Amino acid sequence: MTAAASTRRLRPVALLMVGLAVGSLASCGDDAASTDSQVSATDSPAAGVDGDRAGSIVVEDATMDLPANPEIGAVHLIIRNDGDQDDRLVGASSPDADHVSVHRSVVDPEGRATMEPADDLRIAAGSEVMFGHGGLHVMIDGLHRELAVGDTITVVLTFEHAGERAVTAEVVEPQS
Ligand SMILES: [Cu+2]
Repeated sequence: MTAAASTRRLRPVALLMVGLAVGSLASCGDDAASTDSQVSATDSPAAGVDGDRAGSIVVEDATMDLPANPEIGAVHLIIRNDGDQDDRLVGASSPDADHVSVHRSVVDPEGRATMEPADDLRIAAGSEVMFGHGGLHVMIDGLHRELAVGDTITVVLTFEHAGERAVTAEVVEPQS
């Protein structure tokens, strides 16, 4: 992408990307009831639920709304830190897609719904962080295959201290 000629072709692509982003945002929904938030830990001890106590991060309830655009999806899940040390979500990937990133849905100063990167997201000790509609989500770009309800994709989340957690996200009927 060095030639000046390619610059001319970039604009339609960029516009297309904006269109895709808006489309997927709509599929994210804006269910105000479940904005992202840090919920204080419940008392339920999780020992035994996940045999891997090497790290104290547990990822559960991963789902992906059936994408409106077959190449882009948003995964919702819950990250729980059962340990006594803060951790950070520092990366995300998927064997089922080209590119994965952590996003937060926001409303810009002009009142438009958009999203921004949520890099190095802090997962406080003893807390739960919900990735829900209208809030945090794991953005999946370039899905390798068209998905149907009931299909699954794998998402790998990388934490600063706990290392990698692979989770299976089931494709579900979008909430509307
Ligand atoms: Cu997003």
